[in-house]
Formats: sequence, structure tokens, C-alpha cells
Amino acid sequence: MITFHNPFHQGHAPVHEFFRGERVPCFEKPQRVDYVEEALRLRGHEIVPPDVDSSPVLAQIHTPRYLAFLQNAWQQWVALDPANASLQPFPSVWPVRSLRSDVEPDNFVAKLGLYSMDNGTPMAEGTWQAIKAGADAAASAAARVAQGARAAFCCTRPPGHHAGPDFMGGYCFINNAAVAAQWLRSQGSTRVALLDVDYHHGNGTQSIFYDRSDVLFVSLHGDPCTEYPFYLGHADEAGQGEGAGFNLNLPLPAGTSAAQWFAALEQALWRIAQYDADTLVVSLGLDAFEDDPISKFALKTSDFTRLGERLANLGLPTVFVLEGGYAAEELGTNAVNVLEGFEQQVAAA
Ligand code: OKP
Ligand code: ZN
Repeated sequence: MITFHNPFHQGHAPVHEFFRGERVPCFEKPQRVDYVEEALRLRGHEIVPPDVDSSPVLAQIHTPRYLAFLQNAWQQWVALDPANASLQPFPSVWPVRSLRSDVEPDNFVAKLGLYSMDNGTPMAEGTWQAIKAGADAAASAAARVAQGARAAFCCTRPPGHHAGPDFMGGYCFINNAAVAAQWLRSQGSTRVALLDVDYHHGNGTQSIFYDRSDVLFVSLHGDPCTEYPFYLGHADEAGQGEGAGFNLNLPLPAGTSAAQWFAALEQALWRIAQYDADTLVVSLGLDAFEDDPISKFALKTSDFTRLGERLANLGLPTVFVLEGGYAAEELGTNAVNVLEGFEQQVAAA
């Protein structure tokens, strides 16, 4: 499958994150995508750099002040103290209920809190360049599908589905899948289905499209009562206004078996077919894998082939966008299994 990669992802390489109060090495590390690219190459898939500029669509997904903040954040951090160049910024204060988020403070750490949902989304010097190139890769994959390709893959990191209109979180800064969906809308798709199979609920994507009927958001994920992102992803979130009925959450308990997971997938696919989608975007997280270090579903490597086959049966032009998946060494095989399951089913049909 034609793959758009991110030539700058390695510049986003923060060193540590917080886990149970301790600093631990980042789970979301450059080797993730290196393993996926290696598997793609070994199995003969074409890998190309982004060939479109996502800027116009980025501005439709994220707010101007949030994009400006992302673009200048590292510079502001180092301006506080040149020694910050070798340290990672983390937020420590957040505008929760009753505090104001309409006024952007001057203080850098206060801005960081304003634009963050957690302290689990570390930045590095190359973050802006990496996330902009990732958005370009997502837009490029969408452009290729809009031009008639049956499918394309955006192989990027950091992931995007936790990033909302004006906040980062869960390792995510720019919502790449939302960029792909919006790009498709700008190129003639009228009903885009966005299916999120990452272990974690795609709260950012849901929020971006919550009041819209032109992008149906459907997600299979760990129940937010116990799993990140905790504060969104429940079954009763169905959309609002124009978007009422165009959001479907299928939360599953931690420990859900592959059989139960595929049963929920059938519900998701049924809703997408009923919607009469003309294009599909898949937020392809691979952390439903049984050996994922931070997730609790039980898909095996062969199950990812089956996932690809089932997605192909929808018969839709499809953009795959890489999200999570932290069993780095197995990530390549699992990702390529989805893409090849899809392609083999298309060829057989
Ligand atoms: C991003 B994606 C572990 C904390 C976990 C949140 C998980 C983000 C997952 N130290 N932080 O959906 O795969
Ligand atoms: Zn995830």
C-alpha cells in the first residue's frame, strides 16, 4: 500500500514521561515508526514523503492561537532560560471548571496548561517540525485517495487522536486523522466515516466532529471508567446539534477478548454501512495487541490481518493513519498485517 511517511518524526524525541509519579522513558518513541517502515520495506510497500501542505485544513481543525502556540512553544521555553534547551517542559496548572480559558496568559507554563489535557505529552526541540510533517503526511494520504487510490497509509508519529481543537494530550498535538477527514471533505467526499480502533478513546477526534454530521465518528476502546482518557468515550455520547446521532462509542472493559472485540467491530461496521459513508478514515492504533505494555485488550498478530480484511469488506476508499501501539518490535508486523489483510481482500473481491 502506498505509504506516506514523516521525514521529520525523529526530531520529536522527548526523553521521559511520568508514570505513577516517577519519570520513565517515553513509550511513544522514534523506534516505533522505524519498525513499521522496516516491515513495510521488507514486504515491498512503497514509501514516499508527503507531497501536499496541510496548512489550509489544519486551520479548519485547530484554533489559530493553539497552532501559534505549538509553532512557538520550544522557542518560548528556551527563552525562559537557555538551560531549558536540555530539559522538557511539563504543565503544572490547568484551567479546570470555573477558571478562564478564554484569556491566554503570558506565563509559558500557564500557556502549556491551557493547551494541555494532561502532563503526559512531552515536547522536544523538533516537535513542531515533526507534527507539521505528520499532518502533511495525513493530508497526502487523503489526497491520494481523493485522486482515486483505493487506499493509502499515513505512517507517522507522534499520534493525533487525543488532540482536540485547542489542546494536546496523550502524546498527541495535531489530530492527523481529523486532518485526513477534513482533506477528504474539501475534495468532494460528502460523508466521511472515521473509525478509531486504537485502545484509547479518540477524545480529540470526537470533540472536533461532535456537532457535525458530515464526519461520522465511531470508536472501539477501553472503557473510560478505568482507561485513559477517562473523561470522554462513554456509550451515551451520541453527538450534538447537527451531529446528533453521528458519534458512536463502543467502550469495552479492560481484558476484553479478541472474539468480543471483533463482535464490537461488527457493530461499528454496521453503523458505517448504515451511514452510507463514501470514504473511510481509520485511526489505526495497534495497542489492542495482547502484548502492548500500556493497554489491556488481547488481539494477536493474526487478528490484525483479519481486521484489515473486515475493513476492506466495507468497499470504501480508505485512508489509514497510524495512532498508538507501544510493543515497538511487533508494531511493524501488526501494522503491515492490517494493510495486507485489506489489500488481499480487495484483490479477492
Ligand atoms: C496514546 B494513544 C503511561 C500513561 C499513559 C496516556 C496514554 C496515551 C495513549 N505512562 N498516557 O491513544 O495510543
Ligand atoms: Zn492508544
